[in-house]
Amino acid sequence: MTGNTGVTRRTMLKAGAGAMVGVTIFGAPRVSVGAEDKPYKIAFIQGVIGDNFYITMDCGAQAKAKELGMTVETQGPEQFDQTLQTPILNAVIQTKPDAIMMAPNDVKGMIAPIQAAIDAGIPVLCVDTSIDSDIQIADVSTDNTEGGRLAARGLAEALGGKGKVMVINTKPGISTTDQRGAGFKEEIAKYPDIAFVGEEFCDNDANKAAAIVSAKLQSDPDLNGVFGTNLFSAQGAAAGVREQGKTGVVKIVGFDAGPQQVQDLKSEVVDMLIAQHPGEIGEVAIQLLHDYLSTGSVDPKKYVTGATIVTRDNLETEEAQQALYVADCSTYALTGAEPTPAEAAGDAEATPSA
Ligand code: T6T
Repeated sequence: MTGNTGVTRRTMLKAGAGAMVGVTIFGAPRVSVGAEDKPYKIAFIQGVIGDNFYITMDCGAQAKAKELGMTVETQGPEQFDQTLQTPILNAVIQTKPDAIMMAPNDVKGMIAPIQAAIDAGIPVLCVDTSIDSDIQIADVSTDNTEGGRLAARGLAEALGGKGKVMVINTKPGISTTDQRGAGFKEEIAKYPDIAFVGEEFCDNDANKAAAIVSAKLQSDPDLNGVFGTNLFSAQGAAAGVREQGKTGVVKIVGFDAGPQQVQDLKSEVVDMLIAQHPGEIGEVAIQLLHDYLSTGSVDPKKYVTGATIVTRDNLETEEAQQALYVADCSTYALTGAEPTPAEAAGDAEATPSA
């Protein structure tokens, strides 16, 4: 163990969660696909712009579209906010793309705007986040509930099974982070000597997350574990812990693997990152849209991509390096991920890498 969580390879595998050495969990097989040449025009609406997760997803979508002779035009709101995303969707409808792939900003609020696209004859596929509906042709995402459970197991291990933990989340109504919070709470309740002191919402703003975590640490000096449910929450949690001079004393597990998060891992403020595979989400979404536009259907409707546990121990391995999010597409290489139906992936076992 090299100065990190105390999560051992054996216990993580036993927990079905992964391991300290590069592990892909609930992952899709990387298989290459033959080239096609339908010039379908796809509009991609991100959850928010400037987020390395969606930037990496866009790289996957662009690379796959190029392979299949399709085009992808990408845009998104400046904040994770349905009132900003809806007008973007409305404008996209006017451009009459063959299909839309999008990360809806709210499980309920985005149903009617998406229905409007469908009414205009444009099929919609949800990537990453989803809506409380089945009007979309399919969903492609990480298994976020399992990801939340995995975070709880990682944090519990880092704390040696004892402590006081909190969740710093984005905002209610975002399907992915709601599921991660729920998975975490369900799993952490299994540890009798860990007190869960609550979940707070930062509005997907790292500065607010830092202020919340900082204040919590002041009002409750025994708090020693934080789960940040996404890139901005985790980045903010790390800043809050640093601010309070509690690096290493307070353990942090963060979802995602943006550049600042990797820095925080290296400087020992954060102990474990759960890197999603956004590039794969983009590639799989484009493949499904191609299939849908060529055949008129895709079946089933739910697809999952994998995640990789990144720690200081495995950070330099090829598998961990490949899982880190990018700032632009210059280094992106097609993974060749194929659509993996959610039910098939449910049986997948953790696979340690070399
Ligand atoms: O965690 C990702 C994404 O999965 C989530 O839906 C929103 O936040 C991120 O984009 C990271 O900032």
